[in-house]
This record gives sequence, C-alpha cells and structure tokens, in this order.
Amino acid sequence: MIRRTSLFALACAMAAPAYADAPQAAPVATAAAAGTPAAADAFVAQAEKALADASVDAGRVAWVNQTYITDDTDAMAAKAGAEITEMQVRFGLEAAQHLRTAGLSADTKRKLEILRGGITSPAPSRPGAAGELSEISTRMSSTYGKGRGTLDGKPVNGSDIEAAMGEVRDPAKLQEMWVSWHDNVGAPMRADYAKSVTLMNEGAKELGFTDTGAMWRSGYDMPPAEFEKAVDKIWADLEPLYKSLHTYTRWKLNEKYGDAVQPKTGPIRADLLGNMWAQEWGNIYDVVAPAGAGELGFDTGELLKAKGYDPTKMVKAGEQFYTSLGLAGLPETFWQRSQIVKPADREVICHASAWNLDNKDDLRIKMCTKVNSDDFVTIHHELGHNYYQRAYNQQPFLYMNGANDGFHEAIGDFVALSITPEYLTQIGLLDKSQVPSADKDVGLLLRQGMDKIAFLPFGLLMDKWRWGVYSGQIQPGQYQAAWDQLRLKYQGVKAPVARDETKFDPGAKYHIPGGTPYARYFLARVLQFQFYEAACRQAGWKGPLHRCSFYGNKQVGERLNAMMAMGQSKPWPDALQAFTGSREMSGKAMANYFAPLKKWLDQQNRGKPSGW
Ligand code: X8Z
Ligand code: ZN
Repeated sequence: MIRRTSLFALACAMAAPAYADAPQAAPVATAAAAGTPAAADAFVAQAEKALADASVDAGRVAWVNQTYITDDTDAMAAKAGAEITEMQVRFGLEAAQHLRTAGLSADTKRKLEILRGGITSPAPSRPGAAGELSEISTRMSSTYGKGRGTLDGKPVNGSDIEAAMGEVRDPAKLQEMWVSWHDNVGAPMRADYAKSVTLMNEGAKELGFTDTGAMWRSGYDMPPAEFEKAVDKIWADLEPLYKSLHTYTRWKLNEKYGDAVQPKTGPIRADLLGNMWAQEWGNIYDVVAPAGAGELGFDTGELLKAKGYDPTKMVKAGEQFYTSLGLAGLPETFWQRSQIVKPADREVICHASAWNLDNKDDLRIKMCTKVNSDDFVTIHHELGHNYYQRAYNQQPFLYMNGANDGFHEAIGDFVALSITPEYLTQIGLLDKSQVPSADKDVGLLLRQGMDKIAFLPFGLLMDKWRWGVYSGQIQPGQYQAAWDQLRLKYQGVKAPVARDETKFDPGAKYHIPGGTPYARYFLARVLQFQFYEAACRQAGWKGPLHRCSFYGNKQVGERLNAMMAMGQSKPWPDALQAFTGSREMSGKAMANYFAPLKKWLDQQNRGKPSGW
C-alpha cells in the first residue's frame, strides 16, 4: 500500500499521496553554495515539485488497490509504496541537513520540518528496507480489508459485521461476532506488525527522532513531550464526563442483560456497546434512553429509510449542507469516480476515506455506505475532508494539509453537529410536528454523548498503545496484555472472553494495520465542539447550544473556508484563531455543550456504583 505521509495525505483524507515510477531525485543543481539559506530554498523547491509531480500516479495506484484488492494490485501498490517511501526518506534526510543552516526563512524552515518529520511510515534508507516495509504494510492493510468474522457460524465481511454490532442485542451473537472478528483479523497480523515496528523505528532514528511515536508527536508545532502533556490535559478535563456516562451506561446494561452478562460493578463488556471497538455507543441509545425524556420520537437512520434515501441520496444531502454555506458543489467527476457502495464482485477496503487524486479537484470518497445514522455522519465527515482539500488546493504542495491532522478530522464532524431535529425538518426528513420539545433535550444530548463522549478514551488509547510500542515500553510479548490494560484503564471496558498473547486485538481495528495515526481523532473530538461553538456564536444563535444548526449560513461558510484555505501554511494556533478567536485546543467547548447532560447523569447516578 502507498505509505502516506502527512505531507501528502491523511490516511483518511488522501490527497494524492506519492508517486509510482518517480524519477530519482537528482542532487540539487544550483549556484547557491551548500549550507546556505539559498541552497535550502532551492532544495525545498525541487523536493516540493518532485513530490507534487509524482503524487498523482501513486494516488491512482493506491485508489485502484483499495477499490479492487487482488494479489496483482497488492504487488503494484507495494512497489509504488516502496518508491514513495524511498523518495520521502531521501528528501527527509537531506532536509535534516539543511535545517542546520542559520538564517533560513520561516517558510523554508517549516517546509524542511514537514519534509523531515511528516513521514508516517519512515523506512530505513538501506537498500531493500523500504520494499520490505511496504510489502508488510500492504499485506496488513489488504488482510484487514478482506477480513471476515462470523454470525451464526456464517462468514460476514467487515462493513456488514460493523453494522450488525450496532443492531444485534443477543449477547451470545454479539460475543460470536466480536471474538471471530478479533481472532480472524487481528491475531494473524501480529508478526507482521512487530516487524513493521522495528523497521519504522530504524527509519525514524535515522531522521533524528528517538522513535516513530516521537516522530508522530512532532507534527503539532510544539515539542513531542509537550504534545503528550497537552493531550493528557484535555483528557483530564473531560474524564469526569466520561465516568458519568460510563456509570449510567453500565447500570442500564445491567438492567437489560442481568448480572451474568453485565455485572453492576467493574468494566463494561466491550461487545455490548453497539460498536465492534466500543468506540462510539450511540447505536445502543434504545438500551439507555430514559423513559419519557429519552423518547425522541425519531432515529435518523429510520427517517432515511422511511423517506427512501439510498447511499447516493445521502451523499447529495451531505453536499447540500456544504453548498448551503456558500461552498461550491462537488465536481461531476466526484459522482463518476467515487466508490459510494460496496462493489458486489470484489474485495475492497470498506473503511471510509476521502481522496484528492490530482491535488486540485479530483475529489472522491470511498465508502461502503449503508442507510443508517452512523454512515450519514460519516458522509459528512468524509466530505469535510474533501472540502478542506479543495480549499487549500492553491497552497504550495507541502502546505496542502490540515492545520494539524486533528483539524482535518474535525471539519466534517463539526458540520454534522448541525444535524439537529430542526435541520432535519428543513431538509424534509422530519415532520415539523415531530421535532422533540425542550423536555427532550436530555435525550438529544444523551444520544449525541453516547457517540461523542464515549469516543474520547478510545481516541486516546489507540496511540497511547502505539507510542508505548514504538518507544519499546511495550514489547511484542506484551502487545495484547498492554492493549487490554489500556482498554481497562481509559475506557473501563473488557473483552467478552479472556485474551492471551496468541491474539492481537489492536490489529482488528483498521488504523493499526492501515498505519494511520489516531491522536488526530481525539483532537478532532474536542476541536469540532470549538468550531461549532464559534460558528453558532457567529450565527448569533441564542438557544441551547445543541439545538444550533448553522445550515445555510454564508458568513460561517466564508470564515470556515478562510481557515481551510490556509492549509498547513501556518502553525495551527493561527488557523484556530482565524475561525474561533482562540489559540488553544481545549475540552471546554465540549464540556460546555454537554453540561446539562452531565448534571442529569450525576443525578441519575446517585447511589450507583461508579468507576471500575
Ligand atoms: O476513521 C475514521 C473516518 C475516516 S478518517 C471514517 N474515523 C475514526 C474511526 O472510524 O475509527 C472517524 C471517527 C474515528
Ligand atoms: Zn477522517
């Protein structure tokens, strides 16, 4: 698989990543003497051009591989990926040399740092290493894409089993799906994963980082150690909110399933939460909804089905939100070239992603869309990536990226927060008479919190685990145990059956075999509320925050576009300030949004066991 760097792409927001058959980088031919700012400028210009040129073909190779997995496309993708990585590493190492030069311009320094630190899968420069890493990465990624679990003993593909985890309520069936998926998909990847860690760390060290985790943490306009502290601080601020939700949810699960399935104390059984990874819990809203206030009278997925929406119509509705903000419609090619539903006759990577194949406007999404509420949100999420990509397409190639990767993940989610009942009436999905009254506010917030709040500890622990693996603090013989410990510590969940070191549960989550860093989603979860609070303020909204929709607001659209158009050209606090006025990523806006829910949860939880 094409190894992506944050230079070209977020795995989920894939600007044309890199290049197959790229010309070997020639030494910079320039009159400027080596070690001078002019030589650094010339190197950056040459590297930027080479990468931009080469990125388009490689993007196509990756697209074809991920939408048509065969041994042949795997081989082509592995080859293209190796060539990309080799070129990136070569430029990265040269960038490190130029960074020693005094008197560099701010732009040149920023671009050199991007070249050195923005490689997500750094391979060692010795011959053959990039090829080996690329082959392993392609194998892991395609193995995931082709993975099957079972339900009632019959094989079920990834997108179907993901949806079934949200719908099935029989604990034995949930357990079967959970165990089969984790055993079949995760466990066989263990040795490949360990090998990839060794290779990537060797590469990261060559580029001057202590390990790959430190390299990943270096992409936030602050030292890696400070980034870790910033993330921990956000979590510390929001942990009480999560604990309140956990206490309440465990109680409700115990009421539904009884002590034998879900005890009143201790961790929650991970397969009962409506999601294969227990990362978002909104699918079991029916299980936790309080009588009266919790009866919302509608479910977005049911509304879509009732109104006869198909996946393409869902995407059109998503596009319509963005155009209502004054942003241009998607190009015709988007509709011709996207993969919106799972092809019946071939293996693909179903995990949703957004692409810009020509770095201009060859925008596409790749999804295996189902008509349900999760995928309605995911469509808005992916289109957020596409609109971001197009907004920054005038930037120099090395700045064609999010202000940081959390921004890229946050745009579409921020837009989807505007999918309020009122908005659903505006687009004709919900009847005016069905809009839940103010006494249903707690229910609306609980439905939203089951997705948004529940995600936080998962969003954090994915990379806590990888940071530990890359630093060597977690050794291969402890992969599973360390994973289980982090799941327990942060999420308070546990596997439905005992796990041991023959398993490899991290491999059963897309981003581990896919090599996509995950802290971005944690950041996005808080950033989206910062954006939303700011947009609602700009729109002059006066009511409860969660009822605000900025649908149709051109001023919000204009300011959003201004922030997105900056790409990665400035440190992220500048971009954040441009839209929100603040220079800090913080959990405050999210805590503010959910404050009425927190109060209500704590009332419900009185006298109930809390923690695990
Ligand atoms: O991977 C994604 C997107 C593609 S960038 C669908 N997300 C994370 C996940 O599914 O684990 C969005 C939310 C978190
Ligand atoms: Zn995304």
